[in-house]
Amino acid sequence: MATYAIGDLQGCYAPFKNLLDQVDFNPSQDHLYLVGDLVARGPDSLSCIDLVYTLQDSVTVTLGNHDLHLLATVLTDKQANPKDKLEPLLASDKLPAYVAYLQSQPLCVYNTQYDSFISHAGIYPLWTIETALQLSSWAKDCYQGPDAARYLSAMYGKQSDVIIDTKDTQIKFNSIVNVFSRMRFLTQDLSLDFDNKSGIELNNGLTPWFNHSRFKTSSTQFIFGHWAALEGRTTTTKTIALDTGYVWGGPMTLLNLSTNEQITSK
Ligand SMILES: [Mn+2]
Repeated sequence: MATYAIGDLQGCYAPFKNLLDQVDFNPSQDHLYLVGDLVARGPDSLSCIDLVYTLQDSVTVTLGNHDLHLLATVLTDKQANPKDKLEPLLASDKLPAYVAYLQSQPLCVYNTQYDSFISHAGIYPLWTIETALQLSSWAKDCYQGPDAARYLSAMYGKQSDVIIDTKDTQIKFNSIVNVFSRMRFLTQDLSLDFDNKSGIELNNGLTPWFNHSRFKTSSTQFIFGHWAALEGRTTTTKTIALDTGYVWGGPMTLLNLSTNEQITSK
C-alpha cells in the first residue's frame, strides 16, 4: 500500500498514465492525491478526467482554478475558451457525471498518516489545518449545492483581501477559493496578489505564501501545485511544489508520500 501525489495534469494524459505505470499503481491498495487542475490547456482533458473518474475510489482531487472554471462554464452554460481545448470533454455524454464528481471533491485535505496537507495553491499562513478544512468544507457546500452556479459565476475578479469573518457569503467564498486555488504571492499585510506568476526571485514587496515564518517551524508538510514557474523549488523543506509545468514543456512529477521520493514522467 502506497500513497502518491501528482502535480497539475492540465489535460496531459500520456505523462499521467506513464507516472501511474512507473509506480505500478494498484487502485485496490494504493491511494492517489491529485493536486488539481486536471483539465485545460493540454490536448486531452477528457481522457484525464475519465481515468480519474474510473479510479475515483482510490483518488482524491483538491480542486484547482481550472477545475472550478470548468464547473462554472458548465453550470452557467458559458462558452469555453478555445485555448483550454475543452471541446471533447464538454461534448462527452459523461459530462454530467464528471461535473457531479468534481463537485464532490474538496479544496484541501489533510493526511494524518503522513502529516501532509494538500491543496492546489497552498494554505493561507494564518489558517490552522483545522480552520482550513472547515473553510474547505463550507465552500464545497456552496459549489455542490443548489446555488453553485451563482457562487461560481461570481468568483472571478481580483478580491485581494482574505475575509472569512463576514456575513457576505460570496466574499467568504471568493476568499476561500482564491487562497486554495489561485494564491502565489502575498503582500506585506498578507493580501493576495493576482498579477505575478514568476518564480520566487521577485523583489517588489511581494513574498511567496510559503515564505511565512510559520512554515519554517512546521512539522506538517504542505503539498501543492499551481505554480509552474517555481519548477519544483520552494524555500523550506516542508512546502513541496509539484507543478513542474508539463503543459509548458517541463516534466510531470509524482511524490511518493510513503518514501518522500519524487519521480518524473518519461
Ligand atoms: Mn492552477
